[in-house]
Amino acid sequence: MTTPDTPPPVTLFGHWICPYSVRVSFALAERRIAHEVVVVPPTAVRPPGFVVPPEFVEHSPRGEIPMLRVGDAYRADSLPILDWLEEQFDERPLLPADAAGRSRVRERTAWIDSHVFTPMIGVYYGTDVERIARASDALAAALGEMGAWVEDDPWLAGGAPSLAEAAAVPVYVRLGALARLGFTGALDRRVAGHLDRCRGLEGWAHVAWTDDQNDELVGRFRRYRADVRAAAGD
Ligand SMILES: N[C@@H](CCC(=O)N[C@@H](CS)C(=O)NCC(=O)O)C(=O)O
Repeated sequence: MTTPDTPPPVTLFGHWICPYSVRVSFALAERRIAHEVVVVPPTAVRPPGFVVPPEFVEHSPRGEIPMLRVGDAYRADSLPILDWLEEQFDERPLLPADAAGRSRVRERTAWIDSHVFTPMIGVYYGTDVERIARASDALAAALGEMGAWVEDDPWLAGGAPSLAEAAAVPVYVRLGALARLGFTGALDRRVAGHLDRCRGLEGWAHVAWTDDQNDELVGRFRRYRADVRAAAGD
């Protein structure tokens, strides 16, 4: 465990457009862990001629962002990275101290990963109206389930912000873009309340999107859809 007076250098290899990177950025900021960011755009948004840092190529097992370096150790994959940060740093933890609380946070974090992220990605990668509508319905249903979690508790897994917030916040930052790309679900009232509470968190300011960022995501996926349709001769 790291002591506060000897913090190891922390470097995040990531990009704002990647929701998995945003989880890690959020957790680092929320926990006030000083860090540097090395911008590694996902392949789809990589400018021509961009040189991927050799350190990233060497240590990222699947060539995916996010990747984190703490001291001279590396981890990839957002949820294992979040867990690793909990092991490495004491300050402002995002996992509760008790075993039952920890397992609830882990369960809900994993649930968000599969049940919220999958339809979210389905909305923007959807290329026909039926598929987009199905993903939109699944996303609305998943957000409704999250609404049930915050019915009595202020946060997704109890009385304090946790890794579940880190897992979910990337969805919140792109809700405007998702609506423009075919997410038609009305935001559950309880989820809207939770989103408001998240906006007040320290980590939020580090990951919140500007209108330009929302426009960029929307523009990219509109072009992607047009290209897929053109290739199919539609
Ligand atoms: N399961 C991984 C998924 C990470 C992922 O899919 N990252 C994307 C960008 S959002 C990526 O790096 N894709 C490879 C590429 O773009 O070359 C996680 O949770 O971190």
